[in-house]
Amino acid sequence: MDKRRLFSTYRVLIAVSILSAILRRDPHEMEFIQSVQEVVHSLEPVLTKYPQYVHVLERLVEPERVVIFKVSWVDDKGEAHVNRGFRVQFNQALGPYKGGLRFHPTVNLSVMKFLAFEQTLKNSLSSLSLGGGKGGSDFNPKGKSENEIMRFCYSFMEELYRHIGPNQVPIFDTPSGDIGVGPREIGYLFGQYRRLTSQYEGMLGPKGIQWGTSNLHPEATGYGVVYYAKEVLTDLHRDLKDLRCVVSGAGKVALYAVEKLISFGAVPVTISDTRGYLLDEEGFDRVKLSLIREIKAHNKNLREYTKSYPKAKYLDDTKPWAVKCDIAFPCATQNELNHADAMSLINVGCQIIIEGANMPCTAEAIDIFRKSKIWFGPGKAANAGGVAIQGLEMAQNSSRVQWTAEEVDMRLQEVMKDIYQKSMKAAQEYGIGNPEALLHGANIASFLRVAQAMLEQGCV
Ligand code: NDP
Ligand code: 2IT
Repeated sequence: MDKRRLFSTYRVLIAVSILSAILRRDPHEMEFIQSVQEVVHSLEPVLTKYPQYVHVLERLVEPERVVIFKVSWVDDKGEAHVNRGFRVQFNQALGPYKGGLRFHPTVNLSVMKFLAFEQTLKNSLSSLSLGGGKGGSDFNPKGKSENEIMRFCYSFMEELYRHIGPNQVPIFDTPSGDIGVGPREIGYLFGQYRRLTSQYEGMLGPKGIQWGTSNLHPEATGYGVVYYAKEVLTDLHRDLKDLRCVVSGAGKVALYAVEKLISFGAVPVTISDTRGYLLDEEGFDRVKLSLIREIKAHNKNLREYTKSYPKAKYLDDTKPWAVKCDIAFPCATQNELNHADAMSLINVGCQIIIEGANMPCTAEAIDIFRKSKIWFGPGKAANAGGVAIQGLEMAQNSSRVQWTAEEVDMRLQEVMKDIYQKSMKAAQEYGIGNPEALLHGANIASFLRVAQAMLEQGCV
């Protein structure tokens, strides 16, 4: 057998052995297995060159601690309910566990572990001294009253507070937002945490601006996604101006991405939610975006938009991936873009995919993009702006200063550029060319930083 074939056989064996260990241990955790599989695949050349990292990777894919707890609460009619709460403290090699909270009926241990694993690598890639974690609950905030949400948050925090904060092991654990969790929920969670602990600084999240959050925090992920896309385009000697963009989701990430696309002169033509998608062939502008925000704030159907803009179309129970575009930004949830959707995007001429959500593209979809030579920016790089700004927020809070929105925005742009360049550099070092460079480069660069820290800390 020649040397190259021997190497490739060795790579496959390593990947198979790590994945089969996870499959044996947690065979039902499909999302977690999917996220590990993607990373292991990217790391094959690294593990061939540096076999000492094989055992580090085996240890990295096991979370350091998982807390699962009961959350009971009473609704407005006096009826009792019970939900399940989670906090996955995945890896603390680079710093305190850091990662958002998600409230959504689909939350389970597999989803929490995949998000915490992704977060560990994302935080590493964003050069912060932060480890990775994630938490949440299968509680559905939709259709609940303010008081019900407050009671749920209080009950959730009544257990979570034992596992976070400055005087606990682990030292810090700082939850912020994700699907179903925004400033309102973080406010209630923080209020209860503060009452239970008498601590003010143990937990730092996207709180109301007036009580200590960074300027630009709410916008950071969505804006960062677009700054990252801009880096890709600059390398391709292109500009965002006039490019047709298909965006999915109508939440925090999607709408701030749309806002930034508008400011760069791009033409975002869709947004979507759990009910369907909205298409405005003329593109959204600031006025139209305000209307969308208004509709979503009142939990109304996006179809309402067509009353003000009759040329726009609303399609029930359909995803936006067959709409003609230059760039697609999946910004809703995991596995929202599958093999068939990827084929549709290629058929309509899409040339670049930038993930705003965490793992929105299935492995089969990514494979189609690879074969079709479509540029693919993975979520752990493209959506790292939120956590990066949180890192800056922690620095601001501890020194009791607050940067202006302009200062934070400038730093966000620098962070996104740095993430892009680091990914490209890592890919080049391992001879990986475009358009796969962004995916493998992000996985390699993020892994190497955590792996090095883990090696230096012994058998952790
Ligand atoms: P939000 O809850 O603010 O918005 C989520 C949006 O996606 C909503 O419009 C929701 O529809 C839609 N959605 C959710 N599930 C589905 C589904 N199964 N099918 C179709 N649409 C769906 O969440 P965020 O914007 O905060 O998060 C979106 C994604 O970005 C997640 O993957 C999250 O992990 C990731 N992310 C978030 C960050 C943040 O700072 N918030 C940072 C980095 C990544 P509806 O309105 O009908 O509920
Ligand atoms: O996936 C993510 O990076 C987030 N939901 C944001 C996490 C954070 O800690 O701000």
